[in-house]
Amino acid sequence: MSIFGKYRQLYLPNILFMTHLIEIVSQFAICGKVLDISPLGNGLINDTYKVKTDGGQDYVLQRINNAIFKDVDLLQRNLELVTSHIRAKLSGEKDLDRKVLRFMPLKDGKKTYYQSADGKFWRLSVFIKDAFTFEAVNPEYAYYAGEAFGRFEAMLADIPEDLGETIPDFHNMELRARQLEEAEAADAAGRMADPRVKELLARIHPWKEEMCKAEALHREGKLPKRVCHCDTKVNNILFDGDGSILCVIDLDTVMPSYVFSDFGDFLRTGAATAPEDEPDLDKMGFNMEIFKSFAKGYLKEATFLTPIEKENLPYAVQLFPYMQAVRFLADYINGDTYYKIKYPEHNLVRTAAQMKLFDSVNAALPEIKKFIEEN
Ligand code: GN1
Ligand code: MG
Repeated sequence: MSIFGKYRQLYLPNILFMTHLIEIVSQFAICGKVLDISPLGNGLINDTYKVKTDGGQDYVLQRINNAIFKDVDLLQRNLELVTSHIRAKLSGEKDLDRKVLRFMPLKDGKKTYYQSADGKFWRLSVFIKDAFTFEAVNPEYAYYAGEAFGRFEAMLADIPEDLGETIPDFHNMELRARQLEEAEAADAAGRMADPRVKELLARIHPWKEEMCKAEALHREGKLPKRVCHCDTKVNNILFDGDGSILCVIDLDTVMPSYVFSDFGDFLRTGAATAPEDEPDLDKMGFNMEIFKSFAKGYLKEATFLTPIEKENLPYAVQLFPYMQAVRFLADYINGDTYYKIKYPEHNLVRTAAQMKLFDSVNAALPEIKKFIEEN
């Protein structure tokens, strides 16, 4: 195959872009020659590509969105510390490169990222082949996911180095609420007059104080911060062909946070009955069976939880659809400056879907609480 693979018939700008990507990959210490580069995954923040080579090893190339991850050096340091800590914990196991991500160094040095002449930042990691991601899970896979995130947090509980916050106060609900208020006041895109925006805001505001409980508990010294994944969407878990879990991916947001982050954010996507941007709200609800399986797996592995942390897991299930609604709506009001969108009202549709999920979680709260108490 030619170096441009399936891009051969595309226009010159695409070919130039491919040449640019190949040039970037060639900065890293890789095995073999590049055969093809193609888009991978559907993250809302970074751009991701699969790099095929003839060297027996393929790679994942990512452009790091440094408008969002402002300190790329700190980001990559976190990733290197986290992956090497996990690798040490798993030493002796077979297939280590399938169980923890490996970031490639540059040819001329130790850094695991490259800044291209246009100022953009790039990194390259080993592609884990014959692995699968899912946008939805069944109860069995939800149980494995619970174990995987519980184990992930347990493995990182004794990381000796201090990890930086790659996005400061990332899951701080007080900050997110403030950002929404600032967006409302600035009304940068003139969207505040929209009755749909007003209706969503009227549903969001009354819950603010209750949803900021974690920050209050932390201030009172009752709630610790621990190293968490902080982006536990279903599609951030790599499964092996037999359904077992290989590893957790998308480590950009691994940082000190409350345990609520990983528990709540997985259920936001994993136990939702529809995608996070489902326009038909009748389809959106909370699947108790998935919740129970995930919680069982998580509680089995997360033996480090304090009573306050455990007691507040039901709050975590409420918090994440709520926080995500606040973030999506703030971005809509700001004129879509943060999340990638596929159509003009995408962030508004996402907000409405998250609020419907939030209502469904609230309706299920007594059952959620009972299950956590009994397990
Ligand atoms: C973003 O990068 P991605 O698509 O995995 C976001 C998460 C949100 C998620 C919503 C750094 O994750 O916090 O929950 O979109 N990541 C960042 O789908 O903001
Ligand atoms: Mg992510």
